[in-house]
Amino acid sequence: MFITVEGVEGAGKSTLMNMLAQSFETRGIVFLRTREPGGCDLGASLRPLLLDVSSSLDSRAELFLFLADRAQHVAETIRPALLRGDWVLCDRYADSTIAYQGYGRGMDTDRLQELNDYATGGLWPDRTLLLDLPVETGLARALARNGREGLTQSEGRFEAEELAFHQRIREGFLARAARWPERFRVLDATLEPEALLRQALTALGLSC
Ligand code: Z5A
Repeated sequence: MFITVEGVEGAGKSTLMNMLAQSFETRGIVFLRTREPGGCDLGASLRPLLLDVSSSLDSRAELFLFLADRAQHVAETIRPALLRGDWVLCDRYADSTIAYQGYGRGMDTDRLQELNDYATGGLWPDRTLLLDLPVETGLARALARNGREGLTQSEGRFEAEELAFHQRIREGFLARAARWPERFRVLDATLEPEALLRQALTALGLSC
């Protein structure tokens, strides 16, 4: 099963992924945990370029870097794991491109859908967990976390965007969830982590 976790900045994806990973281990599920950008060697090289607040990437260049990472990530990591029969749990994937580069930056979403089809050889997740919450809450969480963990802002190119950008992204994710209700499950990311985990396990057809 190919599972992706999506949402706006600070929605709690990493926190939920940690809890899901623990739960999968307890159940004896063999799985691969990965993320975009940065789930393969190419992506790890691209990640600083994509997130560095001081880089002045053109929007189209940004798009093709995310797609290059995804193409390699699918070919080298995700598809082989699925062929082995392992589950794949991925932090962000193609829906992020359509939400951020499409709804956020204003690129044509139909074209982005086609480009993602091409980059991935048509591989879309079986289940996408969309962590939905007000963007102000997510940004405040991310800011507090960065302060607490002493993280620098050098990876904050998307965080630095205006509030309206993040709002468009939230709306974009919700529009995609409404368009593909069989694949998406929208989870209430304002819930406490334990309650959110229960929602996620139910969405994956696992007992709590
Ligand atoms: N991007 C793109 O534009 N196009 C693409 O195709 C792809 C990505 C694939 C990657 O950034 C950026 O790339 C991303 C989109 C863009 N930019 N943005 N924005 P990243 O990987 O560095 O960061 P991220 O994916 O946005 O995740 P994040 O900011 O690190 O947040 P998170 O993983 O969703 O949240 P978290 O770290 O689990 O939690 C944040 C804080 O909230 C932390 O202190 C937690 O303890 C707390 N938290 C977590 N859950 C809860 C709950 N349930 N209640 C209360 N507090 C909580």
